Amino acid sequence: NADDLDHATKRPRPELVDRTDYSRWRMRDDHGRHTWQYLEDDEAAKEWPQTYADKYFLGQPLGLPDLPKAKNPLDAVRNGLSFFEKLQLPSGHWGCEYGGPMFLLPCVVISWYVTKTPIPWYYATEIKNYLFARAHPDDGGWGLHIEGETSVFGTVLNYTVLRLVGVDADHPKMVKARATLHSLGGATHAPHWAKWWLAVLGVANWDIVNPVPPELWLLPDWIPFAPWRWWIHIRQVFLPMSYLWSRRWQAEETDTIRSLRKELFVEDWKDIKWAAHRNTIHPRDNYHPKTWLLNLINWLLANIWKPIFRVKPVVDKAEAWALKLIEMENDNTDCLDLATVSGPMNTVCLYAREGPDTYAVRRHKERSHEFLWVKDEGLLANGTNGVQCWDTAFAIQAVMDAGLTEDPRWRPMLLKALEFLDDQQIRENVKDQGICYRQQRKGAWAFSNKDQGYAVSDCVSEALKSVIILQKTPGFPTLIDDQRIFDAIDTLLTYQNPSGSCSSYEPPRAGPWMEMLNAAEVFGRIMVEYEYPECTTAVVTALSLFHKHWPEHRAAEIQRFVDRAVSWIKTNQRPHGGWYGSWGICFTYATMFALESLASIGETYENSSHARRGCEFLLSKQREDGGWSEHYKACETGEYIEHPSGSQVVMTAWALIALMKADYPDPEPIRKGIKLIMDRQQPNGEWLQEAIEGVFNKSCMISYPNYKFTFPMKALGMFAKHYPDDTVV
Ligand code: LAN
Repeated sequence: NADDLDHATKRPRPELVDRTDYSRWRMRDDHGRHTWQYLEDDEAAKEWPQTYADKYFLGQPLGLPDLPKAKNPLDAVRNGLSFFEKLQLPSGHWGCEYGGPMFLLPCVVISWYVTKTPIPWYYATEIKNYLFARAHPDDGGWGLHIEGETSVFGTVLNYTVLRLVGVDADHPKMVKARATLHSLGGATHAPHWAKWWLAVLGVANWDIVNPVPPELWLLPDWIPFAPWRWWIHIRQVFLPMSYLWSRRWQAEETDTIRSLRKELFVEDWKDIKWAAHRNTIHPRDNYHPKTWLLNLINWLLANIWKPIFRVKPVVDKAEAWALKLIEMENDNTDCLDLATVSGPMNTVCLYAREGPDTYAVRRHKERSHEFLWVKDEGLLANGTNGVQCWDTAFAIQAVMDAGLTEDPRWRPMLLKALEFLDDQQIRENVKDQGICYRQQRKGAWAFSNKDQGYAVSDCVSEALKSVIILQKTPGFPTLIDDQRIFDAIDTLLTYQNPSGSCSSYEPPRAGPWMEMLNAAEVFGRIMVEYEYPECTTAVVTALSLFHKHWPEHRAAEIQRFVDRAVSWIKTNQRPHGGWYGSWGICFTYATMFALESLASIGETYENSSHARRGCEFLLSKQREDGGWSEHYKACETGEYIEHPSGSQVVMTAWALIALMKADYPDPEPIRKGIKLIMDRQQPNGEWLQEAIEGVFNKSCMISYPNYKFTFPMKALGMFAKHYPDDTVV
């Protein structure tokens, strides 16, 4: 029987069950590496009971008692902490689902399928459940992200995933999704990345994929558009894409693949004019249409260069160098890779070159599990291998802002968090830093963990602040000595851009004009690093805090860095008074950071026109009930847009923090917002999930579930410090 389900699932078809037994899932935290285990064996399940964190992630009842009702904001922080404390994982950090984007699970599942990796029945089952739960209720399709409208990108890829994990094509939900896909034009109307995956899978012909020449990697470094200058995520995706495009590599044909050729297209597969559809795309997916320049380049590459001038020795050299770069990434991340797109793509490249049995392929497959998460709706893929260092830093700061770091009640929790950050500091630069185009990272922290090991300016900063705060609190040990703190500072100081601002992983290596070459269609602001008020503020506040405690170390440079950074923040303010956010939604998020930057040099509502305009902008958006509620569309359009479902706790906390940082003199609006946050707190101390909080590349939203704890607690704590006598209730 040529039915590929055997190799995909190692189980006959009917074993794709309704639902797994949720009492059998456990999250294993191995020094900040997350993997979900399904304990089929009763004995094993008994020996390893579910923790509160497991149950919480899985949406199971925790059975926690009601806490005494908060009589003031500080009580509310304490109640919040006593809940949040239960979610701390054994290694000392806070983890969570990090979903939102709907193109990540397809990367993982297609990479498993084409590398003939067995997909256990409990994974397959929960992948099916997640995708069914997230199908758009009206049309049965999927969008770019969980809150987005149905697109070809989301629908073609997630439909494919469902088929690969064993769902029947005639399942009613599949029939509905397929009808929607066809009404949008079918797979020929998909954006570049989807066409690339379908070509790898052998469902589409490679001619439908716009050129991704690995030869670009051979360009000398001085060339203004050489790939080493691109934003790290796009160049790490371009790398494996270019290798497989060059080889026109395709998976072994299976029944499901043959069937998908019929299901995904409106046209008869044999008659499709592949090359003619390279630029076909549904308007809904075409968020960032390709420029005339890129279209011209693509045409020349496809019609002149490839057939006439593309020569074997150069192709070989380019492919070899691309693989070498992938190997360096293997070494630097122990085969984890930067994130959930490049990781699965690299896995396929290594498999295509070396077959199934090399160490690198096996290790990639093992590590792919670290991108997965199980929740009440099923199994999904996270945007990175977690949010470990980032959320842990904010948790510590929330306690600090409430003035509770010295309270012995929270010491064990905080000590564990400090131990985690100690363990996760990156101690060395990567090998061959210059050759693989990496940024200095010694002394840094990554967003997730040190295995991933990519320093980000604000992740280093938030972690460093948290370490300094705790280590300077009586009763906490000095786990990270001065030299290691200096290492972090030395690395941070490499992050300033000529304008004074900071970017994310690296200072920009080319200008925004590079967006002219953005081929991804579904994302904006992806080709290079930009300047971010969020990252800039984090670095400013970290350097300032450091300078307070070590006034001698590189003092003049720090002073100059901070001055220039805050001046840049001022120039980045929009005429309406707000700042545009790139990593959280949207003006509310970035305005919080910008006002914090201003406050760090003593500029507040009373003495700074920038701070005043920032406050007035936020106040003009406060709702009747005291809350704020910006909608994700603001990230796409660049205009503040209200969320139709009303005030959001996280958004409200951001706005309140901003106003308090700026020392806004009238407590009334702040009080109203604080009351809203307190009213939304549940009797057990938690807050419930509301609308999605984060964003990247303008168009794709991503969840930050721990923000509903850390930011409300920070806002409440700051209020309690600012207005110690105001009980609010
Ligand atoms: C992240 C997550 C964290 C985020 C902050 C630290 C919050 C930000 O201040 C700086 C940028 C950073 C590190 C960031 C960059 C882009 C990421 C890695 C993500 C949003 C998580 C997922 C996303 C990544 C690009 C997803 C894969 C998609 C591609 C387009 C390659």
